[in-house]
Amino acid sequence: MDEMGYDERRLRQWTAGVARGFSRRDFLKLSAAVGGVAVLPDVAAAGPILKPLPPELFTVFGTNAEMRWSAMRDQGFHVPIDRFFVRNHTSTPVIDAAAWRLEIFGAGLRGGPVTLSLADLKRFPAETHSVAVECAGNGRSYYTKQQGQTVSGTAWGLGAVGVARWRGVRLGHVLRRAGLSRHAVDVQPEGLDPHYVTGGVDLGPVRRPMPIGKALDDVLLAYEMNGEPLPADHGHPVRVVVPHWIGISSIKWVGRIEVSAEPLFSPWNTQFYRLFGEGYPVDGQPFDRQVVKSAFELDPGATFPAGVRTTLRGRSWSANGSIRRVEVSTDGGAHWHRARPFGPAGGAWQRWELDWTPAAGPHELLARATDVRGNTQPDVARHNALGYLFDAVVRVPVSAG
Ligand SMILES: Nc1nc2c(c(=O)[nH]1)N[C@H]1C(S)=C(S)[C@@H](COP(=O)(O)O)O[C@H]1N2
Ligand SMILES: [Mo]
Repeated sequence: MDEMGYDERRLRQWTAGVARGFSRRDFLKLSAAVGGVAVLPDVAAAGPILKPLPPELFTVFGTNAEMRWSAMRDQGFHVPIDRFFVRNHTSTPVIDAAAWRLEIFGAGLRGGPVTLSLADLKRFPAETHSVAVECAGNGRSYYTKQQGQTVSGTAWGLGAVGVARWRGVRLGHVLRRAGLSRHAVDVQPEGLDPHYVTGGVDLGPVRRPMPIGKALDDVLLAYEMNGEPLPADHGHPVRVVVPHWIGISSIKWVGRIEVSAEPLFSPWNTQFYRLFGEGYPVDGQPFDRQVVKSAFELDPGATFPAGVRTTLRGRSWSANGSIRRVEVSTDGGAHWHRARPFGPAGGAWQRWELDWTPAAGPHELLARATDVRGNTQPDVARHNALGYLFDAVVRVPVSAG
């Protein structure tokens, strides 16, 4: 399916005022209220995340918790649940799986609404896929730290990403069973978590439309994560998992899914998740897919014994397909070495390693990946006001002594 075409069509429709549910006027009003650009709030409600967040595994930002990359050292391919990042707009709701229902409704269905229980869902053929969920703002803090630029939103390092084994059923099977019409255009899952309120405006339940083509392609309604029932913080009892797309597409605690016969808009594709910046051909360009990134399995400031051989490890990933090559520099970018890939190839991310014997003193580590389409991480990421899609090579300060 033509995803670029989809975004551009939506942008034209939105600009022309077709947006239902959220008008351009609302958008401008909201933008004015928060000083020109849309701002993701720093709400610090008490206990928005239910699982333990020990400081050796997480860095907490308000309602969100980032995985520390050192926590992946000596782990396998998947990120264990105890260290998987959490991005909550408000707080984790506690939902009784037995009472939970999924309502599928809208003018894109041939008939009326269809309601399914978890037991109903489990009667569809189950599939298990290793898929990365990554926040569109992962790496955002490096716009400031590395490029001296101002951005708004959660100041993530590189840990707002995780790969898990998601088990569930194809959204496409469920939609077809619900009686999909030929006129279906968009599919919009909604979360059962509390409404998101920002700048004094109730934006309603967390929701974001995707085109019917994507919904019928590879999207899952997942009820298990790494072999366990979906944990509360990750969407219990059922979440959407949208491969290769920005994390916001993967709606947690899904309760309703609208199938429309017209383009759908929500603040999550009009106000947020747009690229506002001079480097973009359209100011406010929409986007859905992630970019190429790499991370070392260590924290900035890590220390090593001087003169002792160590193995640096890391992972690289891309929404465009598998990783073809990873290069690592241990001297601030002066020299580059091909990292050794290991573990499964062609998966949600590629693991790699490089032996290194550091001399005493400070060092700067860099990793740069290239995917099968030839996309390489640049030295500088294209700035946008909301700090999305940071794909530049990250400079990691470490020292040996
Ligand atoms: N209902 C609901 N779904 C949601 C969110 C949310 O706040 N509410 N956050 C989204 C965002 S922005 C991201 S990055 C991912 C994070 O998934 P995780 O918390 O399981 O890591 O969930 C998405 N789905
Ligand atoms: Mo996100």
